[in-house]
Amino acid sequence: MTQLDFAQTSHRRLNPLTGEWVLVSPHRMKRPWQGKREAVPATNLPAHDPECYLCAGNLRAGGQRNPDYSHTFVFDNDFAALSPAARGAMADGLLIAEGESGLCRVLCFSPRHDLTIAQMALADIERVVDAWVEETVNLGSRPDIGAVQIFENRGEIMGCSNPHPHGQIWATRHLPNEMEKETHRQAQYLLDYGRPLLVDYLAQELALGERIVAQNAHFVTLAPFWAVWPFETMILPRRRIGGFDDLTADEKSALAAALSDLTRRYDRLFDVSFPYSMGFHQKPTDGAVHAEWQMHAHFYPPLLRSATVKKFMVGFEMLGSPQRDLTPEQAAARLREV
Ligand code: H2U
Ligand code: ZN
Repeated sequence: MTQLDFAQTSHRRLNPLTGEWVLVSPHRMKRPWQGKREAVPATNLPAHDPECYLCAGNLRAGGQRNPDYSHTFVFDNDFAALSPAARGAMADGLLIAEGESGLCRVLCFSPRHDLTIAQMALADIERVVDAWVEETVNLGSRPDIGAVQIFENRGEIMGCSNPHPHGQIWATRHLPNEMEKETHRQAQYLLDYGRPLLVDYLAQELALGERIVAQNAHFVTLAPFWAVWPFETMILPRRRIGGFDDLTADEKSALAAALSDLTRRYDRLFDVSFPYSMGFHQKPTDGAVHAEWQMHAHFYPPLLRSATVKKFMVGFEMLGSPQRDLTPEQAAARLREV
C-alpha cells in the first residue's frame, strides 16, 4: 500500500461501527467564509425563570406543575413522539410501514435554569448518571421496549427548545437506524475476531495516542478516526460494559467526571457555551446478552471554525457521503490543549 498523507491528501475513512465512509479534505480549512454566522447564546440567565416550563414549581405547556425538585427530575414528555399503544402494520408491495410503540421522557439535569453540564458540580452530574441508569432499567425491563436512547440537544443552534439543562429519553420497540447498524457491525466483529469491536478500537487508539482527548480510570474521550463533525468525540469505557445498568459506582463517578471534563473543554474551545447533540448508545433491551455491545457516548457539535461559523451538512453530504475539512487528529490536539 502507498503511504497516505492524512494532513495533505483528500481521502476517505471507514466507520467500522456503521460501515459508512466519511470523506476527509484537510486542505479545505483555508477557504474563505462569507456565509451564515450564528448568534452567540445569551449568558446572563437567571437561576430560576418563572417563564420556564422546566424550572421547579412551574407550570408545563401540558398543564401539569413541576414539583419543587432539588436535583434531577424526570417526566413523560407532554408532546411525546411515541405512544405505548401504537399497533398495526402494512405491507403493500414497496409500501411498508408498522406501528412503532414507545415512550418519551424528559430529564431535567438540575433545578438551576442557568447551568450546563460544564458548570454543574461533579456530584450533581453523578445524579444525572444515576437517573440515566434508573431510566434504562425501568424502560428497558418493559417487554414492549427494545432500545433506550438517551440524548441531549444543547443550544439553540441544535434545535434545543429551552436553555434549562435537560435531556431526553426515547424508548422504542424496534432498534432505531443507528442502533441497528451498530448492533449488526459489533455482532459481526465479535463473530469474526472473538473480541468486542470497541474494546479493540480503544486499545489501538490508546497505543497511538494522537486522537485521545482525555482519560480517567474508567473512561477515555477521543476524536474517532472516522469522525464526521469537526469536533466530534466519543467517550468509551475501558472495560466491556454493555449499558448503563452494568456500571459500578466507581464507573458512574468516572463517567460523570469524563462528561464534565469534555463539556468544559468544548466551552473553552471557542469561549462560548458549546452547542452539540450528544447521546449514549447502549445494548438493546430485548433480554438477550449482547456480548458484542460496548456502551459509549457520541458528541456531535456543529461548530467549525469559531463560535459563529457552523458546519453545514448539505450538497455532497446529503447526496453522497459526509465530508470534513479539519482532521480528527487536529481536532483532538486542539481539545487536548484547551
Ligand atoms: P428539547 O429542548 O431537546 O427539544 O426537549 C424539550 C422537550 O420537552 C420537547 O420534546 C418537551 C418537548 O416536547 N416539553 C414537555 O414535555 N413539556 C413542556 O411543558 C414543554 C416541553
Ligand atoms: Zn428553567
